[in-house]
Amino acid sequence: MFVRVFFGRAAGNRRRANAQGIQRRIPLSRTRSQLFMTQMDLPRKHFNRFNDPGHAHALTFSCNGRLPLLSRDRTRVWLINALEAARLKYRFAILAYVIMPEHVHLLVYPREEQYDVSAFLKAVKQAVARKAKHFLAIEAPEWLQRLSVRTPEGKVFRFWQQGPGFDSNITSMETLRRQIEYIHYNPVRRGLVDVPGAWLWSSAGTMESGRIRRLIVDPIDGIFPQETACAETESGRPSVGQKDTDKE
Ligand code: NI
Repeated sequence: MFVRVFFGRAAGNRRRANAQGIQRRIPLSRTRSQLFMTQMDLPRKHFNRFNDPGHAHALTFSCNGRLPLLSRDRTRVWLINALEAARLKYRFAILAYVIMPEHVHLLVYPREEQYDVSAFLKAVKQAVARKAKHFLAIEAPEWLQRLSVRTPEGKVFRFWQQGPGFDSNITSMETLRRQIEYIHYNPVRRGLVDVPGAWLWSSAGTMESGRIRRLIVDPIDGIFPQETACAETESGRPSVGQKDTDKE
């Protein structure tokens, strides 16, 4: 019974994922020639790296035009709710995060062998964008206009900077710890707070506030049982069409 409940389901997910070709999925923003080059020029391991099993992912994404759309508690709570929902739905552990005024850093670890980082991110971004669109339509229609762009399909509201953002795979505990520290020190480097724990909107936050909804992160213990197998192979991979503009 235990085996069926816990592994039968996972196997089902894997079959579904294979049927949908999730491992091979490539960002739609790539042109045909870029896709061709990717397949021809890169070793297969590199090609599949984005969703490699057992890897943690450091994700960075920004607001449209790098505007400080996340400087209000209201918007931050939307994001936290979206992260909570996506973490359950896609079975991702969230190991660390920081919400900066105009960008977000996340450290996630997929609990399933087959997973899709872009689907997880899309769910998070869409949920926030929907809330923002609804809110702005009532409270600030001029901002709704300002954040909308003309496309062949009509006007489209864009809360987030386009593109999948920035992703790097992490395969060792040492790098993971370094990445968590980097994430937590974002508000300190910006001069927003003196110590990481003073920033309410990150996993370093220790200050209590009754009105703020906090995201509780998952423990990092034991997430790299295979650590020695593929240590220190990770490297930053800027996504196509968008430079990593966040080096703070
Ligand atoms: Ni940053």
